[in-house]
Order: sequence, then C-alpha cells, then structure tokens
Amino acid sequence: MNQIKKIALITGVTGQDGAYLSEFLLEKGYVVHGVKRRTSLFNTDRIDHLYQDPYVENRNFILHYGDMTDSTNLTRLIQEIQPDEIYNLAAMSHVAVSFETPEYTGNADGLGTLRVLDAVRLLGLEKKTRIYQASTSELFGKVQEVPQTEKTPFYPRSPYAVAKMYAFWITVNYREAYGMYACNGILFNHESPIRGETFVTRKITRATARIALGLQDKLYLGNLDAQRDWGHAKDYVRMMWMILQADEPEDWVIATGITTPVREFVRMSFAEVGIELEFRGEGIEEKGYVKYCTNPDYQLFIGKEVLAVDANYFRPTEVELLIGDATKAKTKLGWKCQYDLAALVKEMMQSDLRLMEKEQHLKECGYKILNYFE
Ligand code: NDP
Ligand code: GDR
Repeated sequence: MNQIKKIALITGVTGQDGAYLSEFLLEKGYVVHGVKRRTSLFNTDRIDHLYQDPYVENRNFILHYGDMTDSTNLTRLIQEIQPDEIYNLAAMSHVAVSFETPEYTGNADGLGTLRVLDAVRLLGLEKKTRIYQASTSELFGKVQEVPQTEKTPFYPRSPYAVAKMYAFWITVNYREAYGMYACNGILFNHESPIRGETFVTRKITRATARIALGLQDKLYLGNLDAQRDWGHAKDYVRMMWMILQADEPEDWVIATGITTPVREFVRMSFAEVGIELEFRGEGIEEKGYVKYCTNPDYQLFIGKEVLAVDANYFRPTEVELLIGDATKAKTKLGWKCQYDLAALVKEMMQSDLRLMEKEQHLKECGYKILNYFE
C-alpha cells in the first residue's frame, strides 16, 4: 500500500541549511517544495544535485519562485502546497551586511516571518501545518550570562538580530494566540563546506587553501577575539526536523557547548596545510605570519606574512562571546552532535583545497575568466 508522503515547504532552500535540510527530508521520504528567489545569475548551486526535471512524474523536489517580502506570493504558495511542515529559513543572514541594509533586513527577516505565520492562519491551516522558525544565538548578543539557554535574556546587537527578535516573538505569539504548532530553533553558528563564502569560517578555509596553493597572498580579517560556538550544519538540520516531531511546540537552544576564538579557527585551518602561524602584536596592528611549514607541498611559503587585521571588518556593535547550553534538546529530544570542530575544519579545508586545486589547474593551463564584453 502506498504511504502518503509528508509535504515540507522550505523557504531559503538555496542556502546552506536549505540544501542540507532538503537532502535530509528527501531521504526521509518527504515531498520537498522550496522557495527560491529570482536572480539574474543562477543561485541553485547547492541544490543542483537534487534537481528533478519538471516533466518527470511524481517529482519529490519542486522549486517555486518567491520572496519573503511578498505576502501574495507566500500565501498563494502555502495554499497550493498545503504543507505539513514549513521550515522558514529564508533571511538576509549576514550580520555585518544588516548594518548596511537595516530596513530590508527587518522586512525580510522580521516581517517575512509574520507573513508565513499569518498565511497559515488565514488559510485555516493552523491545526495542520507545523512551522519551524530559524532563530539565532545572535538574539543573546551582549553577554548576559554564559552558557546561554532558552531562559537567557535577549540583547540583540545588530539590525539582523533585532529583526530576528521580532521573528522569535511573533512565532511565540502566534503559537499562544492561535494554538499553532510553531517553534523557534535558537541555533548557534553552524558551518560546512557549503557555508557562504563571506562568513568567517568559510572565508578562512577558502583563503587558507588559496594561500597554500599560491593563488592569494594574504587573508584580511576583522575581530580575531570574538568567540563562537561552532557546529556542523548537518547536525543542526537534523535538529530542525526533530523539533517539529516533538509532542508539544517549544523553543530550543541548539549548540555544541564549546566556544572557540576566531583566531584559533585560523590557526586550525592553516595547520591543516602544514602551516604553523605565529601571531604577533595586538588588536588592529596584529599580524600573523608563517613561522614554519611542515608540508613539503607548501614549503614555498615559509616566512611569508599571510594574515592581517583590517578595521573595515569590525562591526559597529559586536557579539563577543557565544556559548550555548543545549541540555533541553539533548534530554527531551535525544539530540547529539556527530561532528566536533576539528572534524568540521578538516572537512571544510579538504573541500576548499579540492575547489582551489581546480582553479589552480585552470590557471596553469592558461585559462582566463571570460569577459562578456571581449
Ligand atoms: P544562507 O545565507 O546560506 O541562506 C539564506 C537563504 O535565504 C538563501 O536561500 C537566500 O536566497 C534566502 N533569502 C534571503 N533573502 C530572501 C528573501 N527576501 N526572500 C526569499 N529568500 C531569501 O543562510 P543559512 O542557510 O546559513 O541560514 C538559514 C537560516 O538560519 C537563516 O534564517 C539564518 O539567519 C538562520 N541561522 C543561521 C545560522 C548559521 O550559523 N548558519 C545560525 C542561526 C540561525 P539566495 O540563495 O538567493 O541568497
Ligand atoms: P556571525 O557569523 O556574525 O556569528 O553570524 P560570521 O561568520 O559572519 O562572524 C563570526 C565572527 O567572526 C568575526 N569576524 C569576521 N566575520 C566575517 N564575516 N568576516 C571577517 O572578515 C571577520 N573577521 C572577524 C565577526 O566579527 C564575528 O564576531 C552567523 C550567521 O550565520 C547568522 O545568520 C547566524 O544567525 C549566526 O551566525 C548565529
């Protein structure tokens, strides 16, 4: 007998978490609908391997155009799809960029969440559709207590975090006001080989690979002292699903419980290619250089300065220290991480080395990036 498949709708399907969550739900037998934005260049790299030809019958991975700033679009999609579960992952997710685009960030990240919740309510789906809201450790912002739990007070430190704070509370409010199954996952930083290239971990692993292969001279970073509780995105998307399978809708902190300074992530990444960094100086003047290199492939770079601090990457207000306590999720939902930071750094470095080796080969073969106007 054919079992009826569960239907999931993922906003932000083209992002890091959207891609891993799609893979995870497809493996679980879901039909997955994803909302992607119209862009002038393709933005589906992370999910191209899941693509199914529209002419194939019984597709289980279907993409739709949409935008978090467009209620008409979101309401129509939810009406057509009638999802059992919505994972609201779409957001302008870059903290530093939110200082440049605060109004848009509020609209997409804050009001966008309201649009999803209210569409479900207006369509009378509040007893059918479960909603996961991608909340964030950025809500904790300025340190009130460590480690941070579901009970730690919020003190957002960026337009992004303020928008996400609205999204957090509107999710709680719709749950309480209308009896909806709507939950916040307060996820701490999670990374992977497909992390966006401008977040600090990926910026570091990408640049380290390029420096090791002679494709780039130096890496410029901002605050090396910030500390983050970094996990692997694969562990965290599994948790998003577990949150929606719980008996009661609640809010959950998801974290590894270990915090690491940005500086240490840099050291670990360079160590993967056999380059030992020695840091000198403090603050803005700080510089790192290669002390010695144990990997014969990269001997060329002995003694070269590879890291510098650039004040442009500092934020007007910074979140200095994040460390989460996921005891509630571990005890009530049985969640645990399968990756630690060392495994994460290794996987990201190996992936970026493979990517950059391709670029190096192309360069050696005399390939030049095409200029459309030539
Ligand atoms: P990404 O930046 O990788 O992905 C964000 C996704 O949202 C992309 O698919 C992006 O589309 C889409 N998007 C952005 N703006 C809009 C819009 N206006 N309308 C529709 N789609 C839009 O983020 P992650 O995958 O890392 O994070 C997923 C969610 O989890 C985000 O909400 C983020 O704020 C939150 N979060 C992330 C954490 C992390 O450490 N990764 C930790 C805690 C929370 P496009 O590809 O076209 O840009
Ligand atoms: P974050 O991630 O702001 O924590 O938000 P990001 O990787 O951007 O920054 C982490 C820390 O590194 C410091 N830093 C730099 N950051 C960037 N991007 N570039 C640099 O050159 C650099 N140098 C130092 C930052 O100041 C910061 O302290 C991420 C996003 O995924 C959010 O969407 C999510 O909600 C939170 O994680 C949890």
